[in-house]
Amino acid sequence: MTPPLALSTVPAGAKAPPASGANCNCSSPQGAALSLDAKLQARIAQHPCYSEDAHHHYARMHVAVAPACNIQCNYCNRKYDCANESRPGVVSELLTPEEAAHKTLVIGGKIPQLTVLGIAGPGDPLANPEKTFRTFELIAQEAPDIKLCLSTNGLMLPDYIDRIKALNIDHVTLTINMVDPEIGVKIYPWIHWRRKRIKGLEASRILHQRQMESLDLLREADILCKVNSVMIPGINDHHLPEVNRVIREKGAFLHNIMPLISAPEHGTYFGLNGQRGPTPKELKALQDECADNQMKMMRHCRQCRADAVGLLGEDRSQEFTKDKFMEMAPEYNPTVRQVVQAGIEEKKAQLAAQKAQHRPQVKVPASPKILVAVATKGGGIVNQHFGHAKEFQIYEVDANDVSFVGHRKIDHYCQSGYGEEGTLAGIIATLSDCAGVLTSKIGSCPQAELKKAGLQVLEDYDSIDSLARRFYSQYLETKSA
Ligand code: CLF
Ligand code: SF4
Repeated sequence: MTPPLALSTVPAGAKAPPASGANCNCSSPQGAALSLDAKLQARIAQHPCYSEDAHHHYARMHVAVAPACNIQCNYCNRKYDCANESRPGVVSELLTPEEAAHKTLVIGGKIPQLTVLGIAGPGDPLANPEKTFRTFELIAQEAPDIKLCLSTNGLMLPDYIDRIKALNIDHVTLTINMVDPEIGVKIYPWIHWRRKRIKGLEASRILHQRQMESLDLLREADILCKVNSVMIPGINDHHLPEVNRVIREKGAFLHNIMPLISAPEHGTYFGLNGQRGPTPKELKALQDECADNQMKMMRHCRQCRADAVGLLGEDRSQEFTKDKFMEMAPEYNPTVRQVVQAGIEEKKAQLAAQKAQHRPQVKVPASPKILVAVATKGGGIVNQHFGHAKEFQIYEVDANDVSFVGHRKIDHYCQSGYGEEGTLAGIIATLSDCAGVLTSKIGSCPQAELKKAGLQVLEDYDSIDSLARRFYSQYLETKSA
């Protein structure tokens, strides 16, 4: 049996890391302390979900080829669709495997930084095995430089592990919300299992057993497994540290605790019954608690649609609707893609070197921590106008490090060229625990309002690391003045 893919020191015989991957780490602030071996770094360096560093630079896309599901989660309703809604299970149009392969080649040509093709629904990919594997086969043949990624509830994974291995699928996500079937009963009303619908505790037990088996099989197959867990206050929030412990012991690579998205208009059981999602503070506290268990935590998840396209913080799916992409001839050129990606790797290496230079040689003990909100369009740079931001990336900064800890969605301030006062109040409330905002440009009015609310602003175009450090020094100076 292969040992768990846990955090480790560099094993004997490991290949040298690629230049760019030298500083690649996942998203926990503790990540700096948890070193990944060189082989693992290389495997995640271009995957925007498995590497926080990569998500600033590389894009993924999902193809919606899998409509059916074999279980019911109380937070899911796949009938709901809205082009503005970004959450799992939401999709505008279903594709055949051939349409999906065509779409991938078109987008792989137009967005050369696209490195990963995922199948994540809108149902469960392994409840639609023929469509899912046919799609992967076509893409593996026609675009072998694109990594294949699969996201599943795990119920059917043990039946398909050999096909997953044969297709060289290196990244698999399992959604695991409980390791106690009594808790599972409150999340899953039924499963479809061996041609029967099974309800209650028995359903929950079967799902749990199959998910544990899936973790074991993925570890034995040396496939990188990320576990997604939906945080549902009052139902599994206090239980997720236990989930975290179990998946860590079973060799999962990364844990992504996501907030429940719940609103009556989505028509889900939880939405209709007033079940709330966690606040950003509650989510961060739980992620921090699990990170203390020495588990790498993903904090940059955007809870994507099943047809999402682009960098994780942007969604370009509307540019590639079926009527549009079927008219486009693929201009997929592996050489051009390689050149673009080599440029990205160079840029990543520069940013990493810069970051290493700024980090103090000797760790400063007990330095105060602050949160800053960053307006960025990607690339690891503060390069977005305050008024154009639809989300802020949140970084925790102290004298030693600048660490990504999450993102906060907002209504963008600048609507049709004018600032919206009501929106600004919402932004200030969303960022109330931050010390300030880093942006490439901001108008004097919003800046004055932010200041009144206790948020300092630093306006410049620079790397996030460098500007955050500058902000930190200025902030401490003003506090001590
Ligand atoms: Fe897609 Fe998922 Fe693969 Fe990423 S998403 S199948 S691992 S390529 Fe990523 Fe989207 Fe979060 Fe999923 S941000 S919802 S974790
Ligand atoms: Fe929906 Fe996914 Fe749950 Fe199926 S497994 S019910 S698609 S959230």
